[in-house]
Amino acid sequence: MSELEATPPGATTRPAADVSPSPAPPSRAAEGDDEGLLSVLRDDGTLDPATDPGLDDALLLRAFREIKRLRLLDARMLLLQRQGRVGFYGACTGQEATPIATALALEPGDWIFPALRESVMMLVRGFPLRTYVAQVFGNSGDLLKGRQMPSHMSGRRVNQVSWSSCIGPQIPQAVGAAWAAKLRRDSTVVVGFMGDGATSEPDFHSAMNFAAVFRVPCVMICQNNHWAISVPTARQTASRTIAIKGRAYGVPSMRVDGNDVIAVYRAVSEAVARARSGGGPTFIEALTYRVGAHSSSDDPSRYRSQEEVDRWTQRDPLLRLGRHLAARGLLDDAAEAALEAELNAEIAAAVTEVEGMDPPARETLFDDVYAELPWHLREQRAELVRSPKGPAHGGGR
Ligand SMILES: Cc1ncc(C[n+]2csc(CCOP(=O)(O)OP(=O)(O)O)c2C)c(N)n1
Ligand SMILES: [Mg+2]
Repeated sequence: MSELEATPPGATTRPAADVSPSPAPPSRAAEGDDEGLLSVLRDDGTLDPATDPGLDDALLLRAFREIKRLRLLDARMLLLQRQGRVGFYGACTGQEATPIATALALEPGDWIFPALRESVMMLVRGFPLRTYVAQVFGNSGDLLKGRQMPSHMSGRRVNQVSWSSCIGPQIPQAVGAAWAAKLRRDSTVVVGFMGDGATSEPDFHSAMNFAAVFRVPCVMICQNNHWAISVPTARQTASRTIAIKGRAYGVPSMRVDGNDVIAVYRAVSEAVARARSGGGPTFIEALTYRVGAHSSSDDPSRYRSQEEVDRWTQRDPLLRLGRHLAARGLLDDAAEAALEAELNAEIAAAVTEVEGMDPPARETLFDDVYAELPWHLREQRAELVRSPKGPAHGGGR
């Protein structure tokens, strides 16, 4: 035994480390503890007068319409996936209030760096549904020419960057873009999203630190939906809340009821106003719940109880806003049914039109990398164009 390996006289040996998943007490972040939680919409449909920002009827009706459209769109896309008509899809069901309220609180020139479940913000900010659905199909109607990972939507015209399949990189990217806006002295605000799982990634921590030190005009929003695929928040963090992690870096941080569209709108509007006026970044933890599967490749019944899902379904953002609109005399069953029929028709028309489009032309494979195609790629493209088309490229039609 070498000197280094010898146990010093008098030293006690540490018991073997227990490396099994510890039955640590659940963090408050996991329990959805409402310490400091901003909420406005009460379960009975009334508003808390102490926190109500007094949003007008038109804005609330617009929010309801957008949540409803996304609910129907997600259901339709998942159905198409199950029928083998699109390859992959991840729904936002149960979490719609946070991205939709955020989109409604931004100016058109602001930028969005989404995580997995905020693609809808493009639609809210005017991106056409047809072109959005074409990104799910990845065909010739897709502005990205079918090259992106499936359902990784993005829209240059609405300043929305593609989300990344890797968890986390969009957070420092958002902070970097916000720093650029600050250096250019323009009034752009950048919003960066993440899930609860992403707060375990190094990217989260470097982004928070940088955002605070350089006081960038960025609003970072964590959708704490209580699961990172099959990993519950209690296994993700032992911190009291997720918001407290932002505070540790010196970023003003808060918690909001993420299923309350009015509370999220208020929280984000205030954070955006502060960022725009030079007040620096904000971190918002939005408490919500992923009601459906993580994606079309997941079966959540293998790791969580139906009872838990049912509990959160009662706090459904659409249900709660609908209750409030009804109490305000702005919605009844007939109006909701008519809206649903109109939105379903809009979605069905987009799907029919997009599904009939050809796949991306083969030769587009060579576009967009070189300003001028090198000789060897010109040769390859010519050879491809000369060769017979397979059925996947419209050859069999
Ligand atoms: C760096 C990295 N690690 C692991 C994965 C696999 N993965 C995909 S989604 C996901 C969970 C993400 O959870 P969360 O951030 O809470 O977002 P949510 O899906 O709940 O919206 C994981 C671990 C990945 N894509 N990237
Ligand atoms: Mg999550």
